Amino acid sequence: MELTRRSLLKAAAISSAMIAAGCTKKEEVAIPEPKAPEKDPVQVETQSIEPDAWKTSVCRYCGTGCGVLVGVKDNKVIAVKGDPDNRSSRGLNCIKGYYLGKILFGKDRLTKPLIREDNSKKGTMDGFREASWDEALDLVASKIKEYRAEGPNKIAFWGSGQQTVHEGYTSVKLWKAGLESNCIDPNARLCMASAVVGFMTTFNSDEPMGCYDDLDLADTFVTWGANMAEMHPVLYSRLTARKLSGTNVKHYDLTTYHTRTSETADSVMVFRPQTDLAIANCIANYLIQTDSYDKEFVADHCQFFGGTENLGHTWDDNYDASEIGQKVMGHAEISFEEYKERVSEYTFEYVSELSGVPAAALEELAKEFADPNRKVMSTWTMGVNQHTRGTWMNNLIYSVHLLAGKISQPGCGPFSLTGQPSACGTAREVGVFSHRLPADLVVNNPEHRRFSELIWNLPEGYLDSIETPGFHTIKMFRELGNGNVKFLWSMSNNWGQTLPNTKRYHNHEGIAPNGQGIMDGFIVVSEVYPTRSTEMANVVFPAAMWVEREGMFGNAERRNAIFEKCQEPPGEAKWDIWAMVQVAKRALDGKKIGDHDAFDVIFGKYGPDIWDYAKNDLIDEHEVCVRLWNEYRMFTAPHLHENPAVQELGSKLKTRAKELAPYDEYLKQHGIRWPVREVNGKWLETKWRYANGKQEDGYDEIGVELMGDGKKKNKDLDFYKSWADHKARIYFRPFEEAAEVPDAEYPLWLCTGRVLEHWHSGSMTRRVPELHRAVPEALCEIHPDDAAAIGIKDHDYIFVESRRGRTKVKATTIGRGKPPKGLVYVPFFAEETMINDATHDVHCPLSKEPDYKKCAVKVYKA
Ligand SMILES: Nc1nc2c(c(=O)[nH]1)N[C@H]1C(S)=C(S)[C@@H](COP(=O)(O)OP(=O)(O)OC[C@H]3O[C@@H](n4cnc5c(=O)[nH]c(N)nc54)[C@H](O)[C@@H]3O)O[C@H]1N2
Ligand SMILES: Nc1nc2c(c(=O)[nH]1)N[C@H]1C(S)=C(S)[C@@H](COP(=O)(O)OP(=O)(O)OC[C@H]3O[C@@H](n4cnc5c(=O)[nH]c(N)nc54)[C@H](O)[C@@H]3O)O[C@H]1N2
Ligand code: SF4
Ligand SMILES: [Mo]
Repeated sequence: MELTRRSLLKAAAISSAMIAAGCTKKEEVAIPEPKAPEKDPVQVETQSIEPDAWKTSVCRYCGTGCGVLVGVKDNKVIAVKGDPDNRSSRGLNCIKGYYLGKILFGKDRLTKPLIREDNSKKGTMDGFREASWDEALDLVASKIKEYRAEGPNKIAFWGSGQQTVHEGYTSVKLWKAGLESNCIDPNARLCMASAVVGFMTTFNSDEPMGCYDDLDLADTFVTWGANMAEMHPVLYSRLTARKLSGTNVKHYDLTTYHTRTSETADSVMVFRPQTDLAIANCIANYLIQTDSYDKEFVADHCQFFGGTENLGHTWDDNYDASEIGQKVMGHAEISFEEYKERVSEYTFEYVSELSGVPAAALEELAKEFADPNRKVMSTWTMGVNQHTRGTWMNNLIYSVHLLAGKISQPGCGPFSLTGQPSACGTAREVGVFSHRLPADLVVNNPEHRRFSELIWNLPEGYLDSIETPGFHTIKMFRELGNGNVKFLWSMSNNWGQTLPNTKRYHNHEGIAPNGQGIMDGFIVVSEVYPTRSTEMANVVFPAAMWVEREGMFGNAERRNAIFEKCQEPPGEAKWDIWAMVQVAKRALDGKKIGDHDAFDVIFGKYGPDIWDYAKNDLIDEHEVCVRLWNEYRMFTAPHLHENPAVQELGSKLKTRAKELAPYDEYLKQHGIRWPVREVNGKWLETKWRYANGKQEDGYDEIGVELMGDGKKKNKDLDFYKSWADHKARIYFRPFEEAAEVPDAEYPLWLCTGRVLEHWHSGSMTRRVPELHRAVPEALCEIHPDDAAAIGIKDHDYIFVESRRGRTKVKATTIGRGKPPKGLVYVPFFAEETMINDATHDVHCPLSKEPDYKKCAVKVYKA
């Protein structure tokens, strides 16, 4: 039987009903058939048909940002291969990249706008009818107007690190300037928020100082909670290549279970979840106790800070942690003596007891930081960020590197890995956050608002209406669930599956404790395939995906790169920018900004001029990209603006620290790393920020001179974006227990994450037959002793149940990951295995990023 999506859902509903009724019938979780087309449209590696052209592109999955060349014949994508001219990946792709072309051709692409007729069928793809774009756009715009009239936080936009730079910029401009609402946040809140707040609190400037070149030069690698072998595979192959080519290159893997990454590490330190906080502190303590920290570096470039209050966690209805966050932000400068005193508690013996890592292994790692002759590169991803103390963990990794003076030098430095293809370029750089404006600017700073008003041609004081940050992601969805947010538009994400504690919104087992607002609210989902989120929608906009439009992503090493348009989208699917501008035209109708129509200021003739008034439609797509770029670029290159007020304020705000090049350069160069500067007619990129040296060699010399407020130290380095004295902050942050710890009732830790072959909710990769066949279903990895304790064999079904919800999943003791006793691991890619029904939405009070990596569960045979 070919399972359609509908029959699949029905099967799931029946089995749920039986579970609810206490039935014990064993029913397998239905694994969907891949919905790939019968005839394979995309060749992989071997080309029997020669394409008409190879277009320049980048992969749309992970933050590595690999270059991809796309073979096009008769305006159709027929082949993909690695791009040797992309300096981030040098011709390599991973398995997802090699099969990338196939995501365009799934059988069930959304090709027509859908309008829900039957609200009682929300939660399924039933109850929709097809509609014309005009009808769907009119409806959405009228709902925005209706609910915006009730207040700015009634209408929400949930964006993504998978939106292009231009799409993110358009959403920010529409929401913040057009609709005067800060109720806009991205899925990057679930991913990079702790990294952002970590950067801002330590350096007052977001994003890494180093780059991928460090992977070729380091002597020691430390992975602090990153399974790079599966999640950043091309970067991992560069790390392993360095291990093979260098002498005495070491890799230390800190992790809560043995992963693919652990397999090639020299030292694998499996620690008890959350004790990473203590581990970082014991390294700092060692550097101080042995007097092996870099005294000159610390004296010149650092100051000590403490924000030490043990403030408890942010549970349940106390989910808006802003008050707690404020308190924690009220940290203070402390003396070196105080710092020394506070870390002194973290001896190897104490931390070994806490974490389960042998003291000798901890000491060996600490010695790497203490050795002045070793270049150490740290990398981390979600193990560190998805953490109730995610900001603290980021601070602590920087503390260790700052104490050791190992930062911002070739082969040496802390490198926060980014997950999504444009979490940096889009979410962070253009500011798709409730508190942000483009280029590190924030809404609650009057000078930042003035500067944005100048660039956006808004009257002085106009943006004062968005002075207060809007709802962050967790709050946004909780308020939607509670019925307080009444309109939601989501784009390039699949919140119905990927949010934590999804039981608040779904009724997979017939329970929807807070889901009423989801039923009653008006939800618009821009998507390319039916998903757990489109099921919740009132209107579905069919979107053009990947190379069906032109776009730009910004990757983890600050490289912005363009992908060219290669084919038309199917049916009536449209570019997300087209849909946003069309909605803007309707929703802003009748609104004035100063003397002008609001639409003309935001997108039209008094703004970026991307509207063709004669056609009553967008101008040419490439030209839209160029003009939006030119406007956005002024945030980072104010000296190019004709208005002296922009130049003056921009230089005061140091926005040039992110300077970007003219748009077409990015295609010509197959990507460029910011800050970008024109030197002798060439646009040069920066490899090591804050590092003095020639721009031609990739150092930030010009940046340091420009930003130094005349304070250039003429030393190796200057944290020029940081506070008045140009010093970075070494924080003391204490160990604090996880928010939920296993106990007698829920005796195991649950960790969730990913697998190499699938992308997040699997909506794209499960439609690629090769990837689906490789990993057709989610498996729960469990230690053999824990499996024996509940009397199961491999591939038996078990329930993984937390205080919030449960999911049924096959167990394995011989998976890729090998959890220690007491911990189970479940990936979240499979929509029939909703592990997020079990996770919790407890989050870091500073970054508001939830902890998907640890909660307490019990498991039992299904
Ligand atoms: N194949 C594939 N690649 C991807 C993605 C994908 O969906 N599929 N998604 C991309 C995105 S958006 C992201 S964010 C990244 C995620 O990349 P990763 O973070 O590398 O992957 P995850 O599977 O989310 O997390 C697994 C890691 O979390 C660590 N961990 C668990 N608990 C703790 C803890 O308490 N402390 C610490 N320090 N570590 C802990 C584990 O040790 C393990 O290394 O992957 C990106 N790359
Ligand atoms: N349990 C658990 N849950 C997690 C995590 C975890 O570690 N554990 N990690 C969290 C993290 S780090 C992240 S980043 C999130 C990711 O979570 P999401 O971003 O919510 O999940 P995706 O599956 O990446 O959703 C992207 C969607 O965009 C659609 N799409 C593709 N191209 C386009 C386009 O051009 N336009 C539009 N409109 N749509 C498009 C795809 O079909 C896909 O469904 O998941 C979070 N959830
Ligand atoms: S998924 Fe990541 S590593 Fe793989 S090809 Fe794409 S960008 Fe490169
Ligand atoms: Mo992510």
